[in-house]
Amino acid sequence: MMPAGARSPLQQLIVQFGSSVIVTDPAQLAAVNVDHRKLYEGKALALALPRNTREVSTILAFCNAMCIGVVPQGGNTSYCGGTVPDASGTQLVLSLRRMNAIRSVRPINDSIEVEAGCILADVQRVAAEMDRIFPLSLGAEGSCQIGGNLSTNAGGVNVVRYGMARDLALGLEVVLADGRVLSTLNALRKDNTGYDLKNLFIGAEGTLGVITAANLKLFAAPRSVAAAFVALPTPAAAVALLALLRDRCSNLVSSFELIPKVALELVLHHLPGSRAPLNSPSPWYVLCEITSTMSGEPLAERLEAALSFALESELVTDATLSQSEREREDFWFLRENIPEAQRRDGPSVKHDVSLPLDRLAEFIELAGSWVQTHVPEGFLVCYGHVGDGNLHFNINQSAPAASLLAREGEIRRAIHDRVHEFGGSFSAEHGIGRQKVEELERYAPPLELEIMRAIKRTLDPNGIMNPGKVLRVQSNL
Ligand code: FAD
Ligand code: 2HG
Ligand code: ZN
Repeated sequence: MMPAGARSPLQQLIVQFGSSVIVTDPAQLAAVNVDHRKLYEGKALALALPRNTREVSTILAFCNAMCIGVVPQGGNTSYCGGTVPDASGTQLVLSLRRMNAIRSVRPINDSIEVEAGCILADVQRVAAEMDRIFPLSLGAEGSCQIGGNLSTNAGGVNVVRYGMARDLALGLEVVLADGRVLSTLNALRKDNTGYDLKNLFIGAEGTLGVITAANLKLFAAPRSVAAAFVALPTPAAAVALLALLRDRCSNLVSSFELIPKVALELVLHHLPGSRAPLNSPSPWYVLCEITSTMSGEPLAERLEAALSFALESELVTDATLSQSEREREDFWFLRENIPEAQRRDGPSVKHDVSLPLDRLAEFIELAGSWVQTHVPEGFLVCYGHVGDGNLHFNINQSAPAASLLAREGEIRRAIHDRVHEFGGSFSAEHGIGRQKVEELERYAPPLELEIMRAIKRTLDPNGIMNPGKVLRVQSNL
């Protein structure tokens, strides 16, 4: 019981930082209490909006001393409830949105140092102004933040060429649970000085500390590009086409996305202005892109030659190359809007899985026919970054009255068990968050879990960082 007249921890925070940094306005809290799919809802103690690393450090030191849970939040585009506080009203949501400065751009070093609250699209734009690219690219890039991207180790549509967020980070600045600031903010490509600590925080989903800044890799901007929308009969043909393109276009393949007929139909139906790129429908499509940093490269000819060969070999049934930048954007509009079209169509159960490429087609066939037989209230919308073996094996509700979501746990278990049997991962790029804590316990080898818990205990002994996400651990909250 707090003595009469004593200030509560929240009051102390407000006194120390002011009400513009520690926000209790219900309207602002409502926005951070819920994830963007509105699947998870909590109740925050308050919203912290620190302006710099020092303030993050002081807030965390205070929360650690008081055993207050802290939920870091970036753009709040997480697909697995990673950003939502629990319902207790005792956890502080800490948003990085005010920390959005570009600290420096170093073209000769091909690096950019940014604060964690920078919106991904802004970093891409600044890189473009320097005739470089920051290649991380995903549908949420207009609102997700670099801190969130690194904390989820985001993937997206260019991984096949440039890697995941982890591969794009040179160094990080992280505030630890007790407020100490760990800086590995160098801009070096090579640095073998002991354990690579930054990699602990990448993909940790805010459970080990708060990323406040990062040094990121830039790359030469592509000067030639060719994109194709390809029709093919099966996922197996798509996997074979990837191998063929890699063979014929060397290392130029930068995106390779699988799209089923049903996903294209959903986009055409729900997004006004969208147009089918090919005349006749096909059970499957691939949107692929090859790029080169050399200007005037005959990439369209190269891609066309590879696709003609694929047509002759009956690997693909039809294909069209973009004839202009506008047409290329139209292809990408169709791909990037699949999640939005799915959302507009109704509730869905999502599985963000990865498979070894040599088993991916077999998985789709087997798990797809399981869905057809066992999930009459839904239909499969399986698409994704097949160049990386990553499928969004999603199931949409088939009729307004159906109650697909009531069977979510059971369906998820069946799909993830199959993924596991195939040597795949139940979390390819979206993370664990709150949604897949049990899955991690079920599928991760016990020794891995033991090491993860030991790391968590060492860096966050009170368990204040993003409680209840990723790992279940003992805490002092
Ligand atoms: P949030 O959602 O705010 O947070 C994500 C997690 O990181 C949470 O656990 C949070 O606590 C933690 N966190 C956030 N900031 C920090 C920080 N500074 N320090 C420590 N922890 C922090 N993801 C992909 O990988 N590939 C895709 O192709 C893709 N496409 C998407 C398309 C759409 C339309 C949408 C809505 C989402 C998509 N996502 C995709 C998922 C999501 O956008 C990514 O996971 C993204 O990286 C999350 O960034 P964010 O800033 O929104 O993070
Ligand atoms: C994508 O690749 C995203 O478009 C979203 O990762 C996937 O909605 C999904 O399941
Ligand atoms: Zn994706």
